[in-house]
Amino acid sequence: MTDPIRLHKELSAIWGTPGRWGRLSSVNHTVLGKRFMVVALTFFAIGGFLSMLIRAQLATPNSAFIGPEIYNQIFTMHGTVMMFLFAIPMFEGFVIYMLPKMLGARDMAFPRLTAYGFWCYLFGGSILIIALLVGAAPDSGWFMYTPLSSRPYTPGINADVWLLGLTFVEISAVTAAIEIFISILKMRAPGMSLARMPLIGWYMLVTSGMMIVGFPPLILGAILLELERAFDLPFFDPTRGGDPLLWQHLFWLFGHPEVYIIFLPAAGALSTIIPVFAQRTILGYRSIIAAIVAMGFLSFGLWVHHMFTVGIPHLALAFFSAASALVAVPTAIQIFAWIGTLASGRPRWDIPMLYVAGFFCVFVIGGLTGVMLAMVPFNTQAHDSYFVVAHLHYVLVGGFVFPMLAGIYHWMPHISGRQSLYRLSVPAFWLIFVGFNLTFFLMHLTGLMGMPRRISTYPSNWGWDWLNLLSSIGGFILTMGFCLVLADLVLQWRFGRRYRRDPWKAQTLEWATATPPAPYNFAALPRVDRRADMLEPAEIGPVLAGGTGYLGFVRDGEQETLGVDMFTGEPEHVIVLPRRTFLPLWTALATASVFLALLFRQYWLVPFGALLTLGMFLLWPRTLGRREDTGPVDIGMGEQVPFDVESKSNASVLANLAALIMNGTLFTSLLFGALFLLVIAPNWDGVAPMSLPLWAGVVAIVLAIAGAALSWLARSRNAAGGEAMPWLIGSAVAMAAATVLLVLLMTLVPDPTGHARNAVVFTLLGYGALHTALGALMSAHGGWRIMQGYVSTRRSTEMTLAWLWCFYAAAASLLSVAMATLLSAAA
Ligand code: HEM
Ligand SMILES: [Cu+2]
Repeated sequence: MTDPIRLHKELSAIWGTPGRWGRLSSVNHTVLGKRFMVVALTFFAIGGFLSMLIRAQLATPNSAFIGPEIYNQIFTMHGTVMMFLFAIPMFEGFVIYMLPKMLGARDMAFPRLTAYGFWCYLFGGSILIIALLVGAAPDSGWFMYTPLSSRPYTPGINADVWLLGLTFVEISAVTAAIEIFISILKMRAPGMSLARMPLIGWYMLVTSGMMIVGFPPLILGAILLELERAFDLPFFDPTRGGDPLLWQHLFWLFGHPEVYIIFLPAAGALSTIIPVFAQRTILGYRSIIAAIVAMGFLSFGLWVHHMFTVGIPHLALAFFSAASALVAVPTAIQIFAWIGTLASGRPRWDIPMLYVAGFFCVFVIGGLTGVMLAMVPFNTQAHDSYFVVAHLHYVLVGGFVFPMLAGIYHWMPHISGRQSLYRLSVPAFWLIFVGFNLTFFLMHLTGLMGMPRRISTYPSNWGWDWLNLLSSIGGFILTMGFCLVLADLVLQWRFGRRYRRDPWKAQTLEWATATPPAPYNFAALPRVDRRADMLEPAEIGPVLAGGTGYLGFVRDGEQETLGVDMFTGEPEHVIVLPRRTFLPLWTALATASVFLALLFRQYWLVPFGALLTLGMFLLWPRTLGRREDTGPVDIGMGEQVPFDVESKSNASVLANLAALIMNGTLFTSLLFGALFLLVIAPNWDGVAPMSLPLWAGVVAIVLAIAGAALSWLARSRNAAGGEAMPWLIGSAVAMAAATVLLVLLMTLVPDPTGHARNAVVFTLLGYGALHTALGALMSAHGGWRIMQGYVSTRRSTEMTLAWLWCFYAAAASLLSVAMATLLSAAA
């Protein structure tokens, strides 16, 4: 029997974060999750403050409070901040903090990536806020429609701030998405099969999967628009073969799933909180899983409902209208499951439940107006009116802010170990609930009376005056409510009553940790023998703290946790996580230099910043891996498994696979864009066919395929115990040669600024060249790791990665040259 106190001290020494400057080196998920949430809530406050300015301006007719220029910046920034700097990062922070605790692991799969994502988020968000303070904030709406956001209409850096700042922030979204996805699949307590996972795990799995395929179209759109603004490549300029509608497609291809990406985690919180307060397990576990998955898929087929009025074929209107109404079905399944759970349980009223009730009222109204808006004739009428603003806030505030507040009150005792102050939290709820409805319900009416969205003022004789004034008053009541919540959260740390373990009698694993939790979460990892929302945390907790379970000991002073089989949850390998380091911070700073150089049009600096960033990244794996084979090692409970480096489908391999899927989605969006312009865009008749030296493209493809084949040979030689090095060198050389040829082809594209066709061909070839270069780099990296002694027959991760990236590069160059050839024949 180990001594719990000694074990705690030993584990804390390994997993802990030191004070002062050392904090900046933290990679611990508990620390970073809290940081994400605090920063997100700060942005929420900023976004809320901006909405107060909007409402102050709209409170009276003919108002001269803020002029139209500033107004445009303010409402653009309000939407941008709320969607990109608050909602998504808040979800990321919550998951980063909570997920390992809920699933029974000690950290996320890639702790340094978590830290890197956090810094990118903080720096990127700060760029946007600083721009607002100096009056250079984006002002073309959070959807950035072209041509309004194109160079001729937004000549300053305002639009660049949006495109570059947000792309920088998006790094945190894509890294978090991959990390969450892989952590859920690989890092659960032994015995927790997918079918035993608490529902919130399913919500997060689907959400992160949606982010993996949902964000790339936006990132591509932002890159293309920035290329157009910075280098005059005409993707969206209709006079030169571009099409502004391409932007709308790319934006909403992301933007619609985005609202579900925001809603699903909140629904996950509800599915966790409701059973606790209903004092029974959730009704319809399996149908909810089916509903979540259905929603994930459906949401990608709806984007055109944001474009009903831009002039698209009737058949498409009918299809997207029907599909939009259809999402009500999986939503209803969840709502009925929640109501059923409450009705058949013994509901206990407490603050989180107030917000759950608030959610029901608000979200259902938002859902109903959503179905109305899905109907094309009504949409034509209400489009771009305040009715839409009302609908959107009923859905977003109902579907995210209310559940988030419920979640804050539910899980705050976990973070602080203390109880909230009733005298503040109950009135806060009522102010928020009444204030919200007063503000936004009236907007349905102003909208139906014809008040357009995004106007900075209006004349007084159109009957909107009273409604707007009341709306604004409601907004201020709402803000007072939020201020009380804030006061409650702050005061709780000082005056809140201390809580025992599992104060709500919840039945999920996160309550088996101490509250506040230790940096390693669990001194030993549990074995889960039933559905993981039917556990007894108050009993399991002390047992685990005593070191009874898996990995209830310290080995070589390393940060260890378990990797399991994706489906069955049986232990598969020991994951050794990297220790804290300043590397993520430095890498994020190097990345920031690239974005700042682009923003201030100092293009000569960009290659230096990019090389610096790349160099930093190459330092990351230096401290990872092992130089000798160890074979299976003891994990406690009489079981043995190998280390992750000796396991085939380890988290690194899966994460690279996910990254390639994400990358593939981006490339598919680019191919879609090329075809869209070829078929739909005006001004493609009569462009002269382009004569590119076809042989160079063919040779490049052959070289890339050879490179992929050689890296595959290297991998199989290594697996058979042979020498992989020569093949890897060959692969790197072939890929590098393919890169040279593709770059050469790029230089031969006639005047890329002259016509969208040329610009697209140029970009396609650039994409191919970038990836053959990456393939070369990955093969070279594999060779380097062999030289350092990190590779053996058993330890073959690097060989797999080289092969994966080379294979992708070969496919990408093949497709990009093929599409380029197709386009160059167009006339
Ligand atoms: C705190 C209370 C809030 C108030 C009083 C408020 C108020 C407003 C107002 C008045 C507008 C219209 C601006 C205009 O058309 O000129 C607006 C737009 C917007 N709001 Fe909010 N908002 C609040 C919270 C939120 C939240 C929590 C989110 C998202 C999570 C959000 C997302 C948006 C978006 C995306 C737009 C742009 C709509 C458009 O495309 O026209 N808002 N908000
Ligand atoms: Cu939508």
